[in-house]
Amino acid sequence: MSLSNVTDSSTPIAGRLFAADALLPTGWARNVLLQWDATGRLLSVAPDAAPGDAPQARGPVVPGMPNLHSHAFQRAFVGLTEYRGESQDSFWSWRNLMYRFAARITPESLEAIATWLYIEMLEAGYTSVCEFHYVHHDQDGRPYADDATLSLALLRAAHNAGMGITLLPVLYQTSGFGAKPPRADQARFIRSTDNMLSLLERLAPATRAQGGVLGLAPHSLRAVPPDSLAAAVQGLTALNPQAPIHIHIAEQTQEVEDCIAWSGQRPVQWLLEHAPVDERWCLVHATHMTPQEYLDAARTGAVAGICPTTEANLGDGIFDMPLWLQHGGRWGVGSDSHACVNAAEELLMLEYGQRLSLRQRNVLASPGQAEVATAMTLQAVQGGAQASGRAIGGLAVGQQADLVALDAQHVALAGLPAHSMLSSHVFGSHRTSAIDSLWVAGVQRVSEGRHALHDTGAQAFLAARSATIAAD
Ligand code: NGQ
Ligand code: ZN
Repeated sequence: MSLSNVTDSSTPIAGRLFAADALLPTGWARNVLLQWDATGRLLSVAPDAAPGDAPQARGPVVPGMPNLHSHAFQRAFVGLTEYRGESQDSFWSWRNLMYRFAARITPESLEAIATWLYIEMLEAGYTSVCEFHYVHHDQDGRPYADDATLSLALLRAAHNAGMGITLLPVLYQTSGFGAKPPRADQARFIRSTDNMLSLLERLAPATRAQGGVLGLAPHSLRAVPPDSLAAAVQGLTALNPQAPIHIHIAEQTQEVEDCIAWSGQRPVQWLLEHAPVDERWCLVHATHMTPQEYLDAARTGAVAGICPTTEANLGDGIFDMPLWLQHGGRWGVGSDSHACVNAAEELLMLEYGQRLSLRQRNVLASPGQAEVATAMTLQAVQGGAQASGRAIGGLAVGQQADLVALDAQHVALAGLPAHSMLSSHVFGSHRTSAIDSLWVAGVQRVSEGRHALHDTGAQAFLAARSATIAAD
């Protein structure tokens, strides 16, 4: 990523923002003038500039956070499983309840839930989402008349909210290792590999038309047998050699044990040996790896998709960040089940998990960046951009103008140095958000902490959630 003070004079400037403090890939800079073109691409990022008549941010400007893992419909399910049902609840008992909820989703409810979710994400500092989308068919498990119905509902939701999207239709075929047939409550998820490749062809123009990227998500090694995994990756690569590939992997110890029983190998070990894992891949969770797997996975250049609050909520385990970073591993954050929709809180949870397990402080500071919130933000933006397959990697020329301006007058921030403002934003856990404004591809979507569609989006969400719960 190159920084440049030189504006490409052949391209007209469509938008500008002056920030007294801005977080560039190299660290904090003063008096930064950001300029972008009509497509939202940054044309110049100039520190030590004069504001001229450019609009001025109300506080420090940081890059928008890519959310690298989302199952949108689960937003409406939050709060409904926080009680003890079995003598020992687990990821698997949660999943049974989640499937019952998924069974009732309609195209209309999905669009309303996702639209509201994306509004919430934008208000909470996310500027882009990777939608890991696996509910494909109608409530009887039959394809809709337009087979792309639910994918298109998600694209519309992103478009309506103004959220950047990487759409990852999910390949789901089996209920367990060894090609176990799917369960009845998985019928809405199932597609053949050929059928998935047709869906991708169908979705490519619509995704591109709104500046999105289309990838593929083999759900997990539990859900995709080896032949299908190979064929799907090959088919996707023929469509777009750069397309992102995301997979849930080694999230639960049960999954690790089942994989060993099936293949003699652990999930990450098996994947690295049988699939062409490289920079296009995002290994979602990867909570249970041996030191050798940390090393081998990091070396592929794949991104670890860490979802700290969901991993805590579901009792997954703690990703070993120091080991991953020691091997140069790349990472980003996702809100997954949306138990929490707040980019800052994901970073907080990630760092706190490390502190609790290691009994240390400031674990995720980096050699070049002592300030933890700053180091984490820069790394998660880079990793998230890579996993998204989009030019959303920070405040640099050629990247998209995905910007978050904090409110320097917010009571939690006022009077602090700029870098401490970001720390207070991440670690302060305020009752009110310290985000003032947010831009996606140079278009302002949040001002004074609110999205223009906040009220209508919330109402539609509440109606959709009530209808979904009542449909039980
Ligand atoms: C999902 N969620 O696809 O929604 C999964 C649960 C599964 C997380 N892994 C289903 N957090 O993994 O089988
Ligand atoms: Zn997931």
